[in-house]
Amino acid sequence: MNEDTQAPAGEATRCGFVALLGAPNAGKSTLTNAMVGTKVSIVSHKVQTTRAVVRGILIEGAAQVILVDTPGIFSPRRRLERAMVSTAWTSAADADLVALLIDAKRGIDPDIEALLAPLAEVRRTRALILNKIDQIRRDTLLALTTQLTERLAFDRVFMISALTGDGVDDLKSWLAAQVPAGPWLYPEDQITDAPMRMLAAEVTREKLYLRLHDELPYRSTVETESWKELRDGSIRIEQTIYVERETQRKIVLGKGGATIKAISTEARAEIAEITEQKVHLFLFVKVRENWADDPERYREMGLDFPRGG
Ligand SMILES: Nc1nc2c(ncn2[C@@H]2O[C@H](COP(=O)(O)OP(=O)(O)OP(=O)(O)O)[C@@H](O)[C@H]2O)c(=O)[nH]1
Ligand SMILES: [Mg+2]
Repeated sequence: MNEDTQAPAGEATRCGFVALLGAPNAGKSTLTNAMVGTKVSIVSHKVQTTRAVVRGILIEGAAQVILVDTPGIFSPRRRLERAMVSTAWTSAADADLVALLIDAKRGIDPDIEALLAPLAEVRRTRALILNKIDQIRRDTLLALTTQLTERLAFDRVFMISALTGDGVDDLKSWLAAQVPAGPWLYPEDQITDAPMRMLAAEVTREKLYLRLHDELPYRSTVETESWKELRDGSIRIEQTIYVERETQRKIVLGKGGATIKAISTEARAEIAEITEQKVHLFLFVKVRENWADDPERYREMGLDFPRGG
């Protein structure tokens, strides 16, 4: 162990992976960010925001907990959707612990139903986390807990609000106690394993999700093409937004370029905050009809490319 990965003196280190699973929009990324204490995973009010796993790393006492934020699980149709759902299940199989996150306000719906049976097959320490308790009455919450725990056995149940932070510290302590003994896998100050250029592309994608409506966010993807540190200490970043149609490109650009300008301004400010450097961001919108069937795009996203149409 080198000095960077040193736990507090005298304590035996622990380290492990916790997969956060749930339906789209349950709040997995919000919780990941809340536990890490910084934004490492993008969040939006829309479903299917997270596309590939994002690892958020936190230290609690002598434990290093690696939270694996996954894409929401639903019935996938398109190739990209199948890749997203498949990567979520793989993360569960690879983790030391699995936490099922439920939007308590939504309760048990077909998406949750479809999750419970395969989750029973994942033989790991299992936590149930009821999220968004800031939006729900206590009695409804208890009834929902009973319904869920009757269907599947959980080692612990937590009731939290990832948004307000209510209950998050308890969850953190418990997870820290559950991960197995072993050396830390990452330096103590590392909060994610995602490279900056990927995080920067995600930030821009989040702004697309917040600004664009209907199907458009799902028809687009963002990649960082170039990243140059300039002599004055600033960073010059070029990113491409891929869409499937010329009509979509026009919408992303907006009237007189207003939409792309707004997206760019918001993304630049946030990337500058993360990097703590001045950022020059250049966004290009390209039409690539079949990007969602192009293995290269999946590699960029960190997803396996599912074979077959
Ligand atoms: N009121 C309330 N809203 C929350 C809470 N946690 C998350 N949200 C909101 O729920 C929405 C979805 O949050 P995300 O963190 O993106 O959800 P996700 O599970 O990562 O979604 P996918 O990546 O699409 O699977 C956002 O609008 C969040 O602000 C919470 O505890 N209370
Ligand atoms: Mg997410």
